[in-house]
Parts: sequence; structure tokens; C-alpha cells
Amino acid sequence: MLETLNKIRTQVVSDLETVQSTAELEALQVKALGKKGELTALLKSLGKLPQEERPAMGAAINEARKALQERIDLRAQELKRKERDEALRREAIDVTEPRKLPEIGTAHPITIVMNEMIECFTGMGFEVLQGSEVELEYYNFELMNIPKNHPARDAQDTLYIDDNIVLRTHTSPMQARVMLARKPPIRIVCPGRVYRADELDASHSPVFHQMEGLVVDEHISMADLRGTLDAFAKHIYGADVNIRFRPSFFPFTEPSAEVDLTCSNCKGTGCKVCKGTGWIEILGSGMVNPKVLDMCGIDSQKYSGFAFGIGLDRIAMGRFAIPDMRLLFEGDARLLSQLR
Ligand code: 2U9
Repeated sequence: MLETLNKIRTQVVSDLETVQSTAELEALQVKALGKKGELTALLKSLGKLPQEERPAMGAAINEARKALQERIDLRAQELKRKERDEALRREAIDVTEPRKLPEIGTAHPITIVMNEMIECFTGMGFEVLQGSEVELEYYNFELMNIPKNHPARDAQDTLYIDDNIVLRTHTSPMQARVMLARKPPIRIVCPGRVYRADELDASHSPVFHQMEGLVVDEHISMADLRGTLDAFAKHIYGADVNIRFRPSFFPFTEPSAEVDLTCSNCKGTGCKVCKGTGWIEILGSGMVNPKVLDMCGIDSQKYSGFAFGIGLDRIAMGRFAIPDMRLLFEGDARLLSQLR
């Protein structure tokens, strides 16, 4: 039996040298010292020995178990250290390795145009206000001198939320609110989304973008309007462009004018883009109708004002040669990637 014990011992010691992982080591420990292991089997067979040999043999087995357990523990420590070192090496991250850069986005063409205009008007002392897209009919129409039976109110043009609540058809209700809340001088621009009951096609969209401006003070004249819009046109399109006024009509301005800009394609000589006229229409404007001033609580005897409205979508399309309005609203990243 002692011989068997020594054999087991020698075998375990030599196996300890060859195990290469903690998993293998555990298996070896179970095989040698486990409940069903070789040493336990040996202990159980003590009964076969003559009575007087049993204590010495039992002690020898227990001594062997203790000695082997110590060696196994030592080996376990070694293997653990080795495995940890290997894992550290294997999982090492090279923090100097260049990473794949995320794609950098671009501002939307309408945002680009809007920001340029905001910069221009704030430079001239205008304040920027945004307002709500859902408005009372009263602010959107009544105060803008568009009474109940006016064609502009037709359900075909206006998206109604409720009896007297609409999606604003222009940003003007914001300007009306400012006039009602403040005293002149007023110098504001209101950029934002507006809504009309239009089908979406290459040149129409039920949602589009405007920037309206309003100046109210004593002695404001059409010359102030012209000077402001001329500075605006030159800031956005370059010092060599001019503007011209054509008479027009809007319920909220009197007199009213449509404003054309030197055609950027032909520099005013006439081409296909401007249909031979040398001019491109860019905005509408006028002197604020005295009726509107009075309804908004501003004495039209003392004060006068000018206003203008710019459609940002058409301007963005012209600027970036975007042929179809739908491209502005589809959110296709391939459109923006061309503006980079
Ligand atoms: C107040 C008084 C007057 C704003 C104005 C226009 C002329 C105009 C169009 C431009 C292109 C709408 O987006 S568009 O289709 N706008 O032609 N807008 S005057 O007049 C105002 C605004 C507020 C209190």
C-alpha cells in the first residue's frame, strides 16, 4: 500500500509539472485528492491492512494529502499569474491606434441660409424671435387685416386644428404679439416653419420656412425699407447686386412691393433662369398697413413701420441649385453630403 501511495505521489508531482491551465490543475486535484480520488480510495482500503499497520499508513496518507495539497496550491498560484499575464497581453488596447472617424454632418441648406440672414439682420440691430407654430386665427388673420371672408382664409390654404386655431400660415402673428406687448421702437425678425394646405410637389410643400421682419418707429419710411433690403441683398449675394421694387398687394401692408434681385446667373443681362428679365423675385414687403398698427395697439398717427417676408426654401434651392423642393424635406444624407 505504501508503494501505491508513493506511486500516486510521484505521479501527481510529475503531472503538476505538465499541467498548463487552472482547469487542468483542478481536474488533477479531483483525480488525486477528491472524494472519489485516488488517496480517498486508498484511505477507504485501510481496513484491508492488519490492525497494527493501519495508524502509520493512515498518517502517511494524510501527510501525503497535505504535502500534495500544498504543491497543488503553489502550482495554482503560478498558473493564475501566468493566465492573468496572458490575458493582459491578449486584451491589451493600443490607445495610439488611429480610430475610424465618425462622419461629420452638415447644416441643412435652409439652416445655412437662415443663419446667414439672422447674422445680417442682427448686425443691423434686429432682434430674433420665434413664436409658436400653432396660433389663434385672430393673430394669424384678423390682426393681419385678413377678415373672415377673405380668400386667404379658405380651408384650402389653411390647416385648421380647431374652430379658431390654425397652423400659422406666416410668422406674422408673432410680430402682432410683439406690437401688442411692446412700445416702439420695434426691430425684429421672426424665422420659422409655416404651413399651408398644399400638396407636396417639386415647387410646393405644406410646410415651408419664412423669415419676416418688422420695424416700427416714428418717421419710418419706404426709404428705410429699401435701404435695409439693399444692405441685406448685398450682404447675402455680394456687393455687385441690386434690388428693384415692383408694386404689389398684401392686406397687411400698404403700399406693398415685391422685391427682385439681380439675377446671379447672368448678372442682370437676361438668361433662362430669370426668363430674360435680368431679375429674380426674392421677397415681398411694404409699409405696415395703418389698420394693422392700430389693431395691434400702436398709434398709426404717431408711428409707421415697414415689414417684409422672405421665403427661405426657394432661396436655399436657388443658392444650392436644388431642383426639387421635396429634396429639402426628405432628410436624405446624400443631399447634405454634397454641401460639405
Ligand atoms: C406685420 C405686418 C406686416 C410681412 C410681409 C410679405 C410681404 C410677403 C411672402 C414672402 C414669400 C410669404 O413666404 S412667402 O410666400 N411674404 O410677401 N410678408 S410683407 O408683413 C407683415 C408682417 C407682420 C405685423
